[in-house]
Amino acid sequence: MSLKEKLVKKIPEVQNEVKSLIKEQGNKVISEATVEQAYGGMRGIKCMVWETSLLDPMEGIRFRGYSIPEVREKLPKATGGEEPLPEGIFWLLLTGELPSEKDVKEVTKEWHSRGEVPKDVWKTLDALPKNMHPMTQFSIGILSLQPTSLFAKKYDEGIPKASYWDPTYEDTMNLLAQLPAISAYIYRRTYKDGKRISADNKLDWGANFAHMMGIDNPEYYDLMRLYLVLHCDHEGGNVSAHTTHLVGSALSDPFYALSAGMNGLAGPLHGLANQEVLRWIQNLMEKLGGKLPTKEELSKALWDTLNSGQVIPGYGHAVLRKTDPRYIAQREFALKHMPEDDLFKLVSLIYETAPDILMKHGKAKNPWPNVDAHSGVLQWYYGVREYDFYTVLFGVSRAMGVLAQLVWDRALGIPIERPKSVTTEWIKKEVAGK
Ligand code: CMX
Repeated sequence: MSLKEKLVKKIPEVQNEVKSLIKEQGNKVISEATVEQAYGGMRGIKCMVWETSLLDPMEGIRFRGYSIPEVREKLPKATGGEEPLPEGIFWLLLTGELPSEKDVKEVTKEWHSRGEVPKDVWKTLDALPKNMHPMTQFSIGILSLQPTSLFAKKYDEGIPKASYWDPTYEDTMNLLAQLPAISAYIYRRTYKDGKRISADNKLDWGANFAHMMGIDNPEYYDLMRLYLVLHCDHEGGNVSAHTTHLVGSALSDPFYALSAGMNGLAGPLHGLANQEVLRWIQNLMEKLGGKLPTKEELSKALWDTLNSGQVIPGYGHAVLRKTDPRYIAQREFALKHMPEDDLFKLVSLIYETAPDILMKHGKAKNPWPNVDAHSGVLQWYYGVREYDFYTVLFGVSRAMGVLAQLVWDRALGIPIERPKSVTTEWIKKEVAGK
């Protein structure tokens, strides 16, 4: 059964389940909001449905019920590769079921067949200054694909609401097929010779992405697969996911919605933190004349950062209260492939040092590293040293999760999002019981 056939079967089942849940239990309270939450970024308020993954503060993320060690073990792998194929996690996110080897091969084939980027997109990218941040170029690249939206076309033609999910799925598949080529070109025009490298149809999605960036190293292929799997989804409340969902809820097509979500990912408190980690490390080493810091020098640098009112990038999280399992998975990869690398040793030293300092500092609720604390050093090792590009890699991966959920948003007929806001005046009256 193809991915789409699987959805055709699955969607009515879930629609019925949700319909009766709302009918029978619709008035049950699942969350309340306090004054502190209203001013504090709405932490912890449960008021949104996100089917593709769920985050536990202590255990970390589960994709459709599977933890990171489980997906690394259970998802199909490329021949000769040791890490799971991103095609497999996409299948799992979208259907809730583990794919077979044959299933993932079909997804690879389908993405290859949809992979040709329209000429206008190249022209748009070529018109951008080369020193524009890669995330800005990425967001514009996604938007410049918007005229190809089947959802927008079908909506204009008057398609019924029950069918919205179908062109959303088609746009999703086209986007995922074309994002690696667009991103790889942004990399090449910004940092390399500006020539596009053609896709290699024999390679899987992740390996082909690496190939189009100009890196043909089987170990890097595997890192790319792992990277694309790890960053794909982190339930619905994070900025990139929530933004995509919110913009999509106005029935803006997937291109508008994803581009908006990527603009959120480009914030230093969210996805941009991966480049900030490398910047922080490089600045420190520059101050030390290019050498690695001792533990004392590192502690001083961490305190200096905190005392100057800045955050330690890659540490802390709005939900997690333990070391991020995405950090651990990347650490395991590094221990296997690059245990003697100096920068990896430094990242490990930060791991030994920063949590204690953050605890003493006493502000961050979570002193442990998140996904962004480790990703840059792996990229650096394999030659991707242009750290402003790192968030684009994150974005290509995150597209899988947020677009899979967008298909489900349309399948479940989730309405336009419109929570209630209030003024400080209103809150003061409310708490005074007036
Ligand atoms: N370094 C220094 N201070 C930190 C900190 C860190 N790494 N993490 C949190 N804090 C501070 C906050 O800035 C806040 O200070 P104020 O009270 O002065 O405003 C205080 O501790 C409480 O914050 P919190 O409730 O623990 O954290 P939030 O839920 O508000 O924010 C996050 C979460 C990730 C934005 C924050 O931990 C942070 O800024 N971390 C560094 C940036 C980072 O790594 N972001 C990537 C997260 C993963 C991702 O989305 O990609």
